[in-house]
Amino acid sequence: MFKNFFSRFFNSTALPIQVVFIGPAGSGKTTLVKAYGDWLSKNGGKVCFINLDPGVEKTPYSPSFDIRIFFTVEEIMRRESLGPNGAMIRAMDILAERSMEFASLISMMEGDYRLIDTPGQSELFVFRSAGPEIMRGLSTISRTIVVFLIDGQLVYSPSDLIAVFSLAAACRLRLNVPFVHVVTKADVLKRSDIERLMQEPEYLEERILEEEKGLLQEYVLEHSKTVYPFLRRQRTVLVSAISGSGLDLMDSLIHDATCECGDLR
Ligand SMILES: Nc1nc2c(ncn2[C@@H]2O[C@H](COP(=O)(O)OP(=O)(O)OP(=O)(O)O)[C@@H](O)[C@H]2O)c(=O)[nH]1
Ligand SMILES: [Mg+2]
Repeated sequence: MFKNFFSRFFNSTALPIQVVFIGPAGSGKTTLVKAYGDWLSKNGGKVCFINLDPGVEKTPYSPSFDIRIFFTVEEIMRRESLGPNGAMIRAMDILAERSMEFASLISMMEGDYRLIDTPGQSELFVFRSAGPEIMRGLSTISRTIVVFLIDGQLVYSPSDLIAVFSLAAACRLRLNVPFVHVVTKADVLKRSDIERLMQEPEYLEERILEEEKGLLQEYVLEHSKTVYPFLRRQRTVLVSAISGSGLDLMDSLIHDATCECGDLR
């Protein structure tokens, strides 16, 4: 592990790793981008921050590339007399149309890591063409991986976990690049057994059976079988951008998934 860690930073010919953070609104993307960037810098890595969220007001990091230089949601609202959702849809369509141009500008940003922050409304980014187009553009430049954020604070029950994993699985299918998931806000997790739920299918099934019986329970049980292969493919990483716990585990997960030797592709 240490050999891999150091060789990443001291192999000057290696292409940067582009890490794209995607997750539901408020799941902690921006805060994690900043925390991971700081962690990498502290460990000797050269990091550049990329902001692809045209709706964000302030970022806690200084972006080397900022989509807001080209357009912002606010400006589109004014110019095209749209509401915030309409303007965000328009913004995502512009991002898709100009994805090759933006990817090529991003490719000029120097660093071992390009950390890419994405819009709050991840469903617009992922399920319209902006996400897939940008991902295609980025993948032609360098190794690109998606880190999907699961807001640990919002997982109250096994069905919540299945629901959030259905979303992760849909993103994975849409974006078609190496993909890992992390549970965020580990410092304020609602369930202490989240790791076990994610790693032990029998335990997950038992807990689902304890939930309210009915059609929904049957559906969740059935669905857990479809979602489980996604869960099982990687170890569960719990991360806190506030305390910094788990950043090292997330880093090795990212490295394993982008490395030729990895089995998470
Ligand atoms: N306790 C705790 N709070 C966190 C953590 N990471 C983020 N938050 C909080 O969660 C909220 C949302 O964080 P952001 O980083 O803005 O989340 P985001 O996914 O970028 O949000 P959008 O871009 O608006 O979708 C903020 O209040 C953060 O302070 C964490 O690790 N622990
Ligand atoms: Mg954000």
